Formats: sequence, structure tokens, C-alpha cells
Amino acid sequence: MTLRVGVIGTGAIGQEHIHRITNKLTGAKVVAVIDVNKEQVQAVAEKIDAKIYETGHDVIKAEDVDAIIVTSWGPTHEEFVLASIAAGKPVFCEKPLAVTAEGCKRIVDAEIAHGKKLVQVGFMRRYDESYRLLKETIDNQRIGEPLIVHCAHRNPSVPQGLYYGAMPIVDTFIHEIDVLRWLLNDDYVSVQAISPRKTRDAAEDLQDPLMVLLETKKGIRINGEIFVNCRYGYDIQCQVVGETGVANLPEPMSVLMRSEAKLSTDILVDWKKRFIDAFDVEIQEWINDTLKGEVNGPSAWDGYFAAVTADACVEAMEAMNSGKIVPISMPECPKFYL
Ligand code: NAI
Ligand code: NAD
Ligand code: ISE
Repeated sequence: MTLRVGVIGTGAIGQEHIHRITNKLTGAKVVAVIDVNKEQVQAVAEKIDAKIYETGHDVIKAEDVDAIIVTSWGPTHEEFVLASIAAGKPVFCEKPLAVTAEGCKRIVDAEIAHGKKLVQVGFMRRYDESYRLLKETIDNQRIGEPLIVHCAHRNPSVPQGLYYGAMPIVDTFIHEIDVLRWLLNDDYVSVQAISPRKTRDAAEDLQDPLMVLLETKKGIRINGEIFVNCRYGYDIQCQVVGETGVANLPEPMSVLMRSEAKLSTDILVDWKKRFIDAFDVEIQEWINDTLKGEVNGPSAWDGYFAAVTADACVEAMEAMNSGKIVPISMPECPKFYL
């Protein structure tokens, strides 16, 4: 059986997912697309022979669409995920699940009321081989109990005018928020934020770089750096300091060169390439699970947890350098998601 997929939002990542479903993965076909940018969606639809709809809601309602992928702009996610649940259709939603914790909670409540899991969130780092190796190292106690995590999320640049305010947290650091909770098998209890000297390349309305200090239930301290105009590359770093050793996230594979009096390796510059294999595994597993009527990837609850943490990080960011420690508290995870 082939899963007939409708994609809402054919921008950068929408096109990436359509390409992988059409050319690399098995078991699914993109039959419906929609984007508010009509020229762009037209060009995408022609390449894959998919039908173009007027709105995201028309895609969700279409009888020949079995499952939905939401890759539109973040603030539209909640509306399309809620409509997919109302239609009883499985939905894969890129991060963030919704732009506020309240929005995520509405999705959690709707899914529980529906009575069956339908929602998966695009936290693809859990599918990345290097993060999986790091998790195995921690789970097998090869560095004892983890005590400290140093991590960095660096982008070469961000689009001027389109990336501002709280986006370093809600759009970028949200990946660390999810993956570190999974990696450490722990939950967060508090956060504070610090602004280092600002780079000259950052827009006026953006604190870049930014540092957040998270504390977990087990007392692990996480020192997170978000630097989205670092210029030199797309660089994701994670170092876990344990009782008996230190474990580092493996670097992406690159040829070790001896040339022009230098010993060097390349650094990637594009997020699409850094996590290309993780995205493939993530979407293939989503297709396979959806065909079986299951959801096994990051859930709406994970999306909600990330959003509650992100909200606290934003509150801490707004009180930057004041020493304010913002508590992070979550209700008990409902049985539905255990
Ligand atoms: P983008 O701006 O390239 O694409 C978004 C598309 O959504 C645009 O084409 C826009 O016209 C369309 N759109 C917006 N509102 C719409 C609506 N109401 N109905 C239909 N189409 C609508 O953005 P990009 O980079 O593709 O990001 C999209 C989402 O994917 C974001 O939520 C982002 O956070 C997430 N993302 C996830 C990544 C990951 O690493 N998992 C990487 C990049 C993006
Ligand atoms: P993008 O701006 O390139 O694409 C978004 C598209 O959504 C645009 O084409 C826009 O026209 C369309 N759109 C906006 N509102 C719409 C609506 N109401 N109906 C239909 N289409 C609509 O952005 P992107 O980089 O592709 O990011 C999209 C989402 O994917 C974001 O939520 C982003 O956070 C997420 N993302 C995740 C990762 C990741 O690493 N997992 C990477 C990139 C983006
Ligand atoms: C983007 O939306 C992503 O999800 C990328 O993974 C991240 O590195 C980037 O900062 C975000 O804007």
C-alpha cells in the first residue's frame, strides 16, 4: 500500500521532504500540495504531478489524502495540526508544534480527546547517528553519570528581517531542548540567560550570541550557546562531562587533508546537509509507522514539553543578565503518552 501524503508549506524544508519522499524513500507519494506562495507551489507541483489546493484545510479534507506533512511557517502549525486531528488523519509537523505552550496543550488535549495518537513532531536529531552513538555511550555508563553538558548551535547567518526576537530560542535552540532531554533521559527544572558581547553581524533586534543555563531534575547543568551569525559554518557541538570521562558528539564525516601546509577537515555550512541522513530515517520511519497505524516518533507531548521549556527560556532571555532563575514545571505525563 502507498501512503498518499498532502504537504502544507512548500518552502525550504517542505521541498526537501517532498524530494526525499519522491526520490529516496519508499511507501509514500506526495499527491497534494499547498502554499500561500502560488508561484512556488506551482513549480513544486509540476515536478511531482501533485494536485494544488487553495488552503491547507482543503488538503486536510481531501479524500485521496491519507496523511499530512506540515512544513509551513511556524505560527500556522497549530491550526493545521488541530484540523488534521479533527479529520482523524495522521500528521507529521515540523518543529515547533505550536509557537506557544498553550497552543501545544490545545493539540495534546485534542489528540487525547480523539483517543488515538496521530501527531509526530519533526525533532530529527533523535534519528541522527552521531546523537544515537552519544546516547549509547551515556546509557552504557561509559563516562559514569553525566554532570555537565556544553553545547553550541551555530548557524553561519540568518535572513535579515525574518529572524528576530525570541527566534534563537523558539526556532533554533528548540532542537537542543528536545534532544538533550532525550539524550540525558531527564527533565528540566530551571533556566537563566546571559548575553555575551554581541557580534557586529547581528541585526539590531537580535541578541547574538546568547547563552542559556539549564538545570535538570538530576542536577545536571547545561550550558547552551546559540550563535546564528557565526559566519564560519553550520556547527552543532555537544560535550557531556561525566563522573569518569567526557563524551563528545562525533563530527560529521569529512576527509582529513594535508595540503598547503595545513592539516584540515571541512565544516558544513547548511543545516540540510548536516542532518540529511537523520531526516531520511525520520520520514521513512514515519511513513512505515503511519502505514501500520502507529506513531512512534517524538509525540505531541514532546512538542508541548519543548514549548514549555522554550517559554521559560524566553522569559529568562527577557530578564537577561539579571540573575533571574525561571522555574520550568510540567504536569505529569498523561498515560496516553507513556
Ligand atoms: P520556509 O519559509 O522556506 O517555508 C515555509 C513555507 O510555508 C513558505 O513557502 C510559506 O509560503 C508557507 N506558508 C506559510 N504559511 C502558510 C499557510 N498558511 N498555508 C500554506 N503555506 C504557508 O520555511 P522553512 O525553512 O521551510 O521552515 C518551515 C518549517 O520547518 C518551520 O516550522 C521551521 O521551523 C521548520 N524547519 C525545520 C528544520 C529542521 O531542522 N527540522 C529546518 C528548517 C525548518
Ligand atoms: P520556509 O519559509 O522556507 O517555508 C515555509 C513555507 O510555508 C513558505 O513557502 C510559506 O509560503 C509557506 N506558508 C506559510 N504560511 C502558510 C500557510 N498558511 N499555508 C500554506 N503554506 C504556508 O521555511 P522552512 O525553512 O521550510 O521552515 C518551515 C518549518 O520547518 C519551520 O517550522 C521550521 O522551524 C521548520 N524547519 C525545521 C528544520 C529542522 O531542522 N527540523 C529545518 C528547517 C526548518
Ligand atoms: C531552522 O528552522 C532549523 O530548524 C535549523 O535546524 C536551525 O539550525 C536553524 O537555526 C533554524 O532556523
